[in-house]
Amino acid sequence: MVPADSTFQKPSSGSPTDAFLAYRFMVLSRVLENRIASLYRAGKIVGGVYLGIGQEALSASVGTLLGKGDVFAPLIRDMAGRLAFGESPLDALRTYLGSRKGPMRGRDGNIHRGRPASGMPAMISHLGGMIAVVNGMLFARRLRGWNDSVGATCIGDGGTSTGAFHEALNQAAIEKLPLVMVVANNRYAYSTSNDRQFACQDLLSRAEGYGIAGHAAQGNSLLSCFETMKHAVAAAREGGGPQLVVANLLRLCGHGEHDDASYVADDDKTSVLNRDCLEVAREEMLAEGRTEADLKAVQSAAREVVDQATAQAQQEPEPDPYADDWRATKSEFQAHPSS
Ligand SMILES: Cc1ncc(C[n+]2csc(CCOP(=O)(O)OP(=O)(O)O)c2C)c(N)n1
Repeated sequence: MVPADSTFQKPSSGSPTDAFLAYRFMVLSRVLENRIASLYRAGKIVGGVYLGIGQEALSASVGTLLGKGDVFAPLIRDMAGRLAFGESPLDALRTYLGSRKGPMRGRDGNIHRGRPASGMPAMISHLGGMIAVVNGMLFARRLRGWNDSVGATCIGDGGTSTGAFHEALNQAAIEKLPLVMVVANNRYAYSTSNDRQFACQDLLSRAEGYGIAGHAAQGNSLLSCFETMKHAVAAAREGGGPQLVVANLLRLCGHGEHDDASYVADDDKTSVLNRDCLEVAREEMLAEGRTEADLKAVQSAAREVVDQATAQAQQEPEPDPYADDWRATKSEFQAHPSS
């Protein structure tokens, strides 16, 4: 443990009410993802790299507002949410660098990592496929009598067109599951623009179609995302059934690091959504009374944590195909956090 780690600790009980905590995870995520992009360009990473640059305000808000006993099923652009939910930068780097000590034991590509026993199922890339998994985890919690759990999962605008999204959201609505369905509408599904993706004016109108609550957030404003998410998570926890949160934003990077995003329209590049959420969040935090020194301290703590995790992951062994047990047979029963 380095002292900088304490900058990124969440309160052990109760719900965080302070957006500055989410801001810290936004910064940590950006520093970590910039590091991962450099390692990729240096040829140190095998497989794809998909970043969440521009989506951190939304992602960090979800992860920060969830606690022990909750479920978080992240999507590819949810590094900030993963970190806020409790994943360590070391676990992320171990996966990208193929360390045997990583959560997937160096055997799976980069973004498909998770820790199911801590409420974070390993992500799959099939769009919408995780929603039914979260429903299942919420059913299991209900059957065990854990009535205080919330399950959140994220999806892109493209994913909202899949059958999996519609079937699972419908099921959650009928069963009144405490599901927080977060849609990051970054205006492109890879390169397919919104007008080729859906015909309704706003994805929020889908909430009405399913008979569930809907909330809109401005995706590049931390305060907007945090406040919206706070209401959605609280409503789900209090028995209000599924909550659909739609945030309009832009991803400020390609679909993956192999993509130059040349298809992004000029109108999008000059829109207010093209403002980096980290810059917006900086201004918001200063307006809320934080000082330049507070923000600098977060930045340098993030750099220290990421430097140390990179050095550690780089010196760890790769999996040994001759010695490794390739079966995944270990089952872990998750006890209620209060027991
Ligand atoms: C069922 C399924 N169909 C297609 C793909 C290939 N695919 C991966 S990402 C992607 C676009 C996703 O767009 P969106 O949901 O808007 O998320 P974004 O990448 O914009 O964050 C596609 C088509 C897939 N992984 N799974």
